[in-house]
Amino acid sequence: MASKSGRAVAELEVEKGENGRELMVGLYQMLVKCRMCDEKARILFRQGKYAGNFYSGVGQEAAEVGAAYSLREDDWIAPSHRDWTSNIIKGAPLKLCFAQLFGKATSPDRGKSTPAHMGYPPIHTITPASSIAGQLAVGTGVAFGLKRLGRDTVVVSFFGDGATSLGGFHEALNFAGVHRLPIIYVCQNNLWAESVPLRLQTALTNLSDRAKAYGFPGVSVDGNDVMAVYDVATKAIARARSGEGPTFIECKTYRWYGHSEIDPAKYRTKEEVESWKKRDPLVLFEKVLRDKKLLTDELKDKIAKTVTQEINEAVEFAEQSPYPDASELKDHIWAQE
Ligand SMILES: Cc1ncc(C[n+]2csc(CCOP(=O)(O)OP(=O)(O)O)c2C)c(N)n1
Repeated sequence: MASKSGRAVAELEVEKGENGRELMVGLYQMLVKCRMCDEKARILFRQGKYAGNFYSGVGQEAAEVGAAYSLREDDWIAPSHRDWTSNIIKGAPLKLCFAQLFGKATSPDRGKSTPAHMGYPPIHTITPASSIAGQLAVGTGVAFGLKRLGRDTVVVSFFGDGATSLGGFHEALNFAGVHRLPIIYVCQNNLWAESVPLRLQTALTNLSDRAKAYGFPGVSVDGNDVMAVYDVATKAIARARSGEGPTFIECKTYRWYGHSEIDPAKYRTKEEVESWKKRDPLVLFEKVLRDKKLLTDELKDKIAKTVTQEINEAVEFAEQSPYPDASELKDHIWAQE
């Protein structure tokens, strides 16, 4: 069962019961929270409230939430540029997440990284490497360290289909396979690496087939079905925790918007986008919950209201926070000791 610390939404009164009722409502709450925060981040960027760029993960929430929801507090996430919301899943206060977007002195890195490149050591998330596939080496290194320390903690490494075409991906997975590291590689295959379609990146149909080459299991799953991803991920996490080594999970999903907020995504057809929007992971899961009588209009409204209030407070905090002083420019870049 997921850790609840720092998760304001998950603290809502949810009726406990058999058959994972609490878990399912918790997953739904987290999907809603990630969706609403991501949409708000997009709006704030378009309003010119912060500089840089934002890489929306709207449409991919089920892959991210399903893969990371059951992590323990002492487990790690090595996110990519599109996974700003993975900090939210891991329990980061929203105030810090929005302060990060705004580049304020109250953000985890005191305004030093780009808006969506957030890592926050107290909750064990790692700042994404800007070089695609670079984050796989970092996450793999952390998994190596955890194994050497004899910990039973694991790392979830997030990346896109484009990352699997780069050398760094292959080096990281090979190393992890050799050393049986406690890491779960979660590829969010959204069919596009910026403007490059999957068919020009690989001749494979299932990216999970790549795992065979490194000596560990690979599995492809419907990345818009949060329970399907959760099921596969919890098994992979248990496997890693018990010393059996890595798993590669390919989540087949889709990003609704451009590669970033400055990309109109004219390389995709309207039909393609619309067909994936019809498989909105939130709508799909809402139907499951309603069929099981776990979600009512009242609970849905309550969740939305709670998240809205939390977001409003976080944005106000970020807006009112000061920018870092120029004298801090060189601080916290290198370890002092
Ligand atoms: C080595 C490298 N090449 C190119 C870029 C520019 N770039 C940033 S994100 C991106 C696309 C990555 O695609 P994918 O790995 O599928 O992730 P997605 O954006 O779809 O989530 C590119 C080409 C980069 N940051 N690093």
